Amino acid sequence: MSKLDKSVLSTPPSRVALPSYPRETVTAGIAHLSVGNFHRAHQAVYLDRLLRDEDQRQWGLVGIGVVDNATERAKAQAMHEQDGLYTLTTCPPDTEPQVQIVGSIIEYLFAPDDRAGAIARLTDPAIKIVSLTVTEGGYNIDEHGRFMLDAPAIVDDLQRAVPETVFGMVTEALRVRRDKGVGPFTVLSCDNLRHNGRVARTAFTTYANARDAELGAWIEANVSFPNAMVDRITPATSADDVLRLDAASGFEDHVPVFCEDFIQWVIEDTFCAGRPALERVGVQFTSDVDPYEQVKLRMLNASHSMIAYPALLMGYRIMCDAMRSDDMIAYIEQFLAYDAEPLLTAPPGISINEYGHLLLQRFRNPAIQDQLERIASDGASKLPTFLRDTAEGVLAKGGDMRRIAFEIACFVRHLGGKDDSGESFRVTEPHLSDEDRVLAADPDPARALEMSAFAGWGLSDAPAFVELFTKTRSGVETQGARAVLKTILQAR
Ligand code: CS2
Repeated sequence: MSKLDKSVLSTPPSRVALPSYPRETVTAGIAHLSVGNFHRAHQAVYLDRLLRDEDQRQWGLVGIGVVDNATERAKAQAMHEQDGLYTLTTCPPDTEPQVQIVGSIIEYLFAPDDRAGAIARLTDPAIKIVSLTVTEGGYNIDEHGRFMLDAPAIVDDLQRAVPETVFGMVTEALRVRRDKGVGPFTVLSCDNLRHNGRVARTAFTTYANARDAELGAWIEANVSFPNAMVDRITPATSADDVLRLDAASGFEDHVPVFCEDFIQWVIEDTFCAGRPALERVGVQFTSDVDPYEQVKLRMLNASHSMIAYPALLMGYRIMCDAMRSDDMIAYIEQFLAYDAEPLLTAPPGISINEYGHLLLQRFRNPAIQDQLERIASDGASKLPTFLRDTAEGVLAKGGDMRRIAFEIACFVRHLGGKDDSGESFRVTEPHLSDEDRVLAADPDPARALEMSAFAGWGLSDAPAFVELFTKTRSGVETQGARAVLKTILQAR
């Protein structure tokens, strides 16, 4: 097995594709905060393609790890040792996987080791964009869309001379840039949120205003926060996956990534300090991302969540295995056709119906062993983002709420971490409060509808829904998800 570092770039062509540009001529124009697998399978890949163009080589990436834990520390170490290189294995459903080495991350910093250094890196005039993937729940926004200044992590951060949250790091860097006359950078959210740019603007400007009102006003006036829709299914990489991927690539990569072959990025074209010509490599720029976001979040992400909780309870752990169940397919087809799609407006050039068909194919892709535990994680943040609009819309038109009731009942039951046969699975709910857990465990099944994830959906004020949910939840608890799903599939 070959060691993976920049020495491989001068080796003869093999079946693993190498970056086809002189990497040493690439300079950094974008800093990315919180470098997860998704970023390395998506934005970094678009940029890797673009760097082939000589006039775009100022758009290399600086990756910045921000979360302080052992996994992130190990990733930083590996990215450092590998000179920022990693293998990406792209897996089409029916042809051989393709392996490439991605070269667009030319520098990697680990902020917990040097907070001031990471902030200073963002003040480099050559950095024109700070992008981020901090997860749906990472924006610290409440159910009314307000940034929570009273969250303990924010209260602490506002008092630090050298801030540690992403909000603090970006605010502090923008302060230095303003004072030195360097000018702003664009803040580009790449998370699965509706109006992710608008949410980022609220989060960053509220934080900045609390730190320094004048700076807050400068940021509001000068920094742009484009909305963007991002898409590529990218599983987590387990220790077994590392062995499997490395054996196939022939490289000793400590942080390989694998993903589906589908990729999409639609961005609002509002960059305050210039941008790469990403339209050359398939990124779509538009003045209105909203219809694209709505379709993606309310169809793909919502279906993912609709599948993940019942499927875990039914004993599945992997997405494509759950998609072998005819009942699961019928359920998700019904969700799309009867609940999600009728409430959506097609974005230009997209047929909602075809988009739905393609989704099912993507979910079925046997080469993507996507973990249901990954998809289920942080449901407290994801369900309001992915499902609330559909639930409200179906409720408002007096539609069939059985699938929504089933989904919420399965989500609540999944918090117990055991499936219907008593087998355990991992539950990751970092944004669920103690109060939420008490409501989920209340002897009255309907109290779960008062959990903060469902606040404002109007569910507990609708007596017919409360009755349906009570019945569905009791069914899920006593007969199991599989049996209740069967009854849902039958005509009313
Ligand atoms: C998934 C997403 O975690 C989730 O909830 O639905 O990570 C999904 O795989 C991506 O958004 C696909 O673009």
